[in-house]
Amino acid sequence: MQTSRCVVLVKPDGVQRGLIGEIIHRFERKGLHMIGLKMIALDDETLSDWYVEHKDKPFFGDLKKFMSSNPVVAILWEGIEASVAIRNILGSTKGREAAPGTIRGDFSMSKQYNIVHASDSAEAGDREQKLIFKDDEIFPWKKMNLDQIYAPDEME
Ligand code: FUP
Repeated sequence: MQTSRCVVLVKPDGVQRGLIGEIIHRFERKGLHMIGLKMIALDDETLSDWYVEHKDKPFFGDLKKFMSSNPVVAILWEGIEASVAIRNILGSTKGREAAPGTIRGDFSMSKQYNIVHASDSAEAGDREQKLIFKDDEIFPWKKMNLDQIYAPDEME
């Protein structure tokens, strides 16, 4: 199976609350392959592209204001069905309803201040990767233990 890419953002509330390491740790332990990592201040133009599917929603303006309130940390992950695995670890959007054990279930009480973002498909991962990472900020290094993470027939 082909690998795909997924962008995770530690949102302004996750950064403020000191959860950057905790969040990276959860995805690393899962077996995901980190190929990009940066702190970035998202501007209004980037956020308008990022959240284009929500542009007509009443929360769009507040969401962009929140997401630009302080820098975020962006992590580019690669794996087989990366966005499926990652979004299960995120939990559902509204933190106070998210399952315990998920990042949002463990750390968030809010729908907007929900600590993390993750691309919701391989296509979204490719689109979001281009909005955040320049080509020379992506490092597709060879991970040496993939044969311990995936069965042989999954890597064909
Ligand atoms: P998710 O994919 O779980 O991050 O959630 P959505 O794509 O549905 O929403 C994108 C972001 O919009 C969420 F992270 C939080 C925000 N949001 C609100 O602020 N209010 C809402 O009513 C719904 C979503």
